[in-house]
Amino acid sequence: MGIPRRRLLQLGTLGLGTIFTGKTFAAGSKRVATGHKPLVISTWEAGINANKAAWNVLGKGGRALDAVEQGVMVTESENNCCVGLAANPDRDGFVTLDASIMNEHGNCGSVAFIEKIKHPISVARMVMEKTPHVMLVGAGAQQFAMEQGFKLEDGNLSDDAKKAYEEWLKKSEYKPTINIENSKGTAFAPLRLANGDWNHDTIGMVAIDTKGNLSGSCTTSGMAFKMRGRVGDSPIIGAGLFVDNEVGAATATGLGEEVIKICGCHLVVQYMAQGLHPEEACKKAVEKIIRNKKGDPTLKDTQVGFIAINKQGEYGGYCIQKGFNYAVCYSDDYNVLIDGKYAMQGPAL
Ligand code: SD4
Repeated sequence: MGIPRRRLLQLGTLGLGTIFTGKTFAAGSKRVATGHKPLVISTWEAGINANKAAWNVLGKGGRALDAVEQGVMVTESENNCCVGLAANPDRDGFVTLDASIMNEHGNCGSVAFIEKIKHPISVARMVMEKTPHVMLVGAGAQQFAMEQGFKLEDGNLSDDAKKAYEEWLKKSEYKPTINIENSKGTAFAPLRLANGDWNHDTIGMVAIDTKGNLSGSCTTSGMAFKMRGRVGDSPIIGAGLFVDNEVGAATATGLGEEVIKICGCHLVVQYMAQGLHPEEACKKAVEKIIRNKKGDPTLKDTQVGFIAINKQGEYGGYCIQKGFNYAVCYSDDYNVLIDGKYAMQGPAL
């Protein structure tokens, strides 16, 4: 690439994608791929630790599928994070988890609305590998997990989640981040936290291995204080995750309802199939959501971020509003958090 590593780190917050995109979309010339293999990228700060575990597999020549499972398992186990059993509960006080995984053969598995299971991503992989199905939900997913030897955890809330839930219960406030048809109805707890950060509860990861095979994973507790039974985009193949081994892979975070409505990750991969760089492909999907919500006052409180890699090992991410970041790792000493480029400045905080 010709850019010293230190300079790359500095450029992280300025939007590294601009540089890659600028280079690969040289006017009038054929796009020159500037990718890395192997490579793993994942959403939010928790992606740094998750990438380390994924790199442990990829760096030794391992399979992308193993990397994306083992990577996000780290986040599912982290107690200080918003993914897995330590995450915030639904509005009735239960933690319910969603996860999906997809491999280089176009096979996929997912679980949704599963409770008391520590590693939903591994259950999703078993759905893919050991059942003739793609998706199991709720009590059936839990039963399958136990049959496969997963331990049923106690279901107690983590200390942080208990505190957050008790605080939330005081007002039980449902902010209308989604406009419900014909009313200013109510949907979820605010996506934006009091300090201006986005509330995020998901890790999505996509990787390419030394053989050039792609895989992806996504695991989440969904939205904090969601309606009981609500399922977002993360376990929906094509929405929160999609892999086409001939083209690329994408995953999403943010308000899952908006991602589902546009089959977000499938759309991103289709844009890459048309020749767009991963960052451009993510940008186009973000713009589609913005067009869908044109004139909707809840847009300013809506966040969605996509990340993607292509078959050449190029990567990119894009989000609706400032504040989304993702972790990129492609060597033993390159695992860096990058601020996602965004479409809207958003309201003053
Ligand atoms: C969902 N997309 O359930 C997930 C939530 C999320 O960061 O990404 N939070 O809608």
